[in-house]
Amino acid sequence: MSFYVTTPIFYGNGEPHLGHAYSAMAADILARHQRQRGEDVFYLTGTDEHGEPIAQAAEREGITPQQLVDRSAGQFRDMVAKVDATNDFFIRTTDPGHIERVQRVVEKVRENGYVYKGTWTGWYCPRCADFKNESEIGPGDTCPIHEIPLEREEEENWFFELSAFQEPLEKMYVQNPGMIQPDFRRNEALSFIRSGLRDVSLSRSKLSWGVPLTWDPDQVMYVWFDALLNYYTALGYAREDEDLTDRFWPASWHILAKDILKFHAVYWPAFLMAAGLEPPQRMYIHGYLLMGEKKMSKSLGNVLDPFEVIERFGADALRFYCFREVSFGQDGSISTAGFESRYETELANDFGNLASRSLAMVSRYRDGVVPRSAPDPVLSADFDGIVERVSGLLDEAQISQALEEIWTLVRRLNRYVEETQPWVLAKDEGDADRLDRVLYGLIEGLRILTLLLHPYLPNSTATLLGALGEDGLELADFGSGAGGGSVEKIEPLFPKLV
Ligand code: ME8
Repeated sequence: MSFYVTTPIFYGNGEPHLGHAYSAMAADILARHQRQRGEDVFYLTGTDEHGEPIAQAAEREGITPQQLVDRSAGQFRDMVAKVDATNDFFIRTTDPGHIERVQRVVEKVRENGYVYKGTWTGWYCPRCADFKNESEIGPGDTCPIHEIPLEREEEENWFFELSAFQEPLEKMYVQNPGMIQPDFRRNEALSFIRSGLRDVSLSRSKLSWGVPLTWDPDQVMYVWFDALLNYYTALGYAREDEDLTDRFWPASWHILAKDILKFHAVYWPAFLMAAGLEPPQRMYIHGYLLMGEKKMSKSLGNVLDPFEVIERFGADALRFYCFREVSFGQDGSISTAGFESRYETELANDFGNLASRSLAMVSRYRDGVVPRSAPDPVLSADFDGIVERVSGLLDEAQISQALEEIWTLVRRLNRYVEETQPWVLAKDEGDADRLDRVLYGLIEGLRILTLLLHPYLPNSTATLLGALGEDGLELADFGSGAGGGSVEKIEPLFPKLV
């Protein structure tokens, strides 16, 4: 089966921060997990490089917009690589391949009769690049997100007939209740749709930094349509020798945060329908990582630098912490103290120690060879169905819940060590069979958990799988290992902080 996952494409006028990394890590966990299951995976991320804020930022710096976005695309590419995201392509909306395809799709929308010329009058937030409805205006005509004054805009534009899609959208979400996750986000989208959809500007005339309309090159595409189309256009040119569109469209999951729900849940499927294309299968709307009270963002200033965190704790620890501390889908606070505490108690102690001591015991008591024994029924009962449970949760993009399932068994294995006390068994030859069974169970449990944890902790699990003599990443059931293989001792996977 094919599996196509995307992150939002990040604005090319900002610097990457942990919020962006969060979406990239989430999409990566899903992509890696599906690859382990042998699915045909494509993971896309990239940068959103057109629009007014970018043109303005470049002007302030005295450089061209292209120079600005070249720099910022480099920073986002670095960020994505640093968090060990395995994206299959990095799209930039200034790519000629994207521009060309955007123009073709919008021509199609026009041919299909959903584009007309009109005059736009209304409130506009340049930071959101969004025309605000009455219900979206803060006190004193401000943007409720950015807390800046809105601009009164009046200009002649091409319009997209969004209003024609009110019913089709409503029907789609009622008939496919799982399409927007979590459910409460679907309800938000539905109530926005039901409150009435107004047509929206498809182009801007006051701007030149964008994709020109082929039939009216004085106008450039409204940046949101240009940006949203990335999910579709990328498949057409990501590979020189193959158009991937049929293989991967419609996308399996768009991952995004609630700030851009409206664009994804309303504008995007409507635009695709207008072009005669299929809407995405599902979208997962995650919450905000909060530092203190407010959302982290470039414009609000309270930014936790993912590069610094990775330098100190490693990418695995960052990935783990973000999905462990904050339940994916909800808003949640993060802090440096929180990182340190989870790192010590969960990564270093629960998991790192379990791995080191299990390997050390096999080394000490069995010369590094895993006994050929049978699974202890006590452990089998606990591990029964774990692969299906975790896979089922990750099919629903329940990243934190899946991790919790795995962690329950990490703790279970630690208790098993305490209960069975292999060091006591080792003292008595009469307990040799029992010790074989315990060590087999420990290594087998560790192997299963390491495979399941791989999408979350790609580096440390790779080290551990090497020490366990495991060469594939395929998920496995407890008890499927034959024993008899050699294992090696390892250095602590998560060294104590100094
Ligand atoms: O909106 N917590 O780009 P953007 C969690 N270019 N996630 C966060 C976050 C936080 N504090 N801050 C940012 C744009 N994000 C458009 C998108 S898509 C066709 C165009 C993540 O650079 C989250 O995924 O402002 C959010 O939706 C996205 O970054 C916004 O990135």
